[in-house]
Amino acid sequence: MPIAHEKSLLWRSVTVFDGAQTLPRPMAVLVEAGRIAHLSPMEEFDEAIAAGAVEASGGGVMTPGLIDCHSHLVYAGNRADEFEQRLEGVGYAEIAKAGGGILSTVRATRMASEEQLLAQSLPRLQALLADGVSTLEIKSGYGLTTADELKMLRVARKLGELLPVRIITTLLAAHALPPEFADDSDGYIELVCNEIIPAAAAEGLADAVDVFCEHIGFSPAQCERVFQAAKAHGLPIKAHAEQLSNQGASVLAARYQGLSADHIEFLDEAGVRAMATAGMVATLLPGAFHTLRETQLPPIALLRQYGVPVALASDANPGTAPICFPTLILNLACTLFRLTPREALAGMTAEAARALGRPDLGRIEVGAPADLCLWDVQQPAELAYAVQPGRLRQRIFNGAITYAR
Ligand code: DI6
Ligand code: FE
Repeated sequence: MPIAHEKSLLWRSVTVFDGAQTLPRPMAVLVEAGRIAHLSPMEEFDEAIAAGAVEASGGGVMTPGLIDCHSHLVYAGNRADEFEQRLEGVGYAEIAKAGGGILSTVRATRMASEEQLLAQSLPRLQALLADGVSTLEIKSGYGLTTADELKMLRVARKLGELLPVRIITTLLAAHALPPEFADDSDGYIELVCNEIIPAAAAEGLADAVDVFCEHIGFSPAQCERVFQAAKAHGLPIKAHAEQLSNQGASVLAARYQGLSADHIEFLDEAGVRAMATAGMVATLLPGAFHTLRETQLPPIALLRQYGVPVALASDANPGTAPICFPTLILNLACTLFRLTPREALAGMTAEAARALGRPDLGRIEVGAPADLCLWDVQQPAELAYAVQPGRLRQRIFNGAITYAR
């Protein structure tokens, strides 16, 4: 990680989206020692405050660094062949049942060395960074043995040492049933609870624990055992919930103070209510919805009605979302789910930060860590409106400019 810039940095006349809303007047932003030290409308800006500061840039739109709170970025190989099969009419669940899908990526990931996994994941991470990502959650889930799950998490941590980005790791050992346990899913869950979670916790490799609660994944009862083991090791939980059917995973996750329920196309009102009461975040993954050509929309109106915070993420993965383009995700959330551009941007900044249990991130306010993006657009809504790479003028990570054009 780069250390904070030794001098303070000043931006003048920027339009600021602060994580929740667009501020009404052009702003001055001063960054010092890795944090936002000052923020004020230009006409109230006191030059004395910025004495000795380096003029970083002027004009444009400034947002918090984007936060991608749900990804499966670390994996080996790809699934272009299955993409072609699906175009011929074979379903996602059908491919999974035939031993393809997640398990085909498991085979490739197990065969890859740590170095190979790192080399294959790096370009995907670079693509995310080039489009504004500052904080990225990366899940395991393509190893499904203790050694291979830990290998994935180590690669995720290593990515955060190689590039200027905050990586938050999630253990997703309960992602699919490995072939060795084909007739014994409870036996695999036992391994997850008694060996994989304790090992990941002991090595400090996981910041949270996730499950895939689905008829092609694990049952609510099995997921509950995973949640109990996670809690016993002091790890927060979250869930792939209600993606293809309503299994009640969101209600279950709420009982374990889950950080978020993700996907949730099939979530019902009882689930929304439980999430609201537990203070959970709803993480929408429009990239997977798009790739799978889903038709069941997540219950956006209910989420708004109950005040459940909505986050957006890439779900970057080889099967259902081979997409490393966060501003495209903003666009898909608006076009497919009818989120407003304001909701979409909040979903990839302040709300995504909450989904990661890091409410200190994803905001432009005095005292916040200075992870920022300066975009060559006139207004924040353009980031969701147009699908166009290359609009990032500057990327500021931890108070230092890590990319400038
Ligand atoms: N839901 C998803 O969208 C990803 N995992 C999951 O449980 C898909 C993972 C894959 O197909 O490789
Ligand atoms: Fe996922």
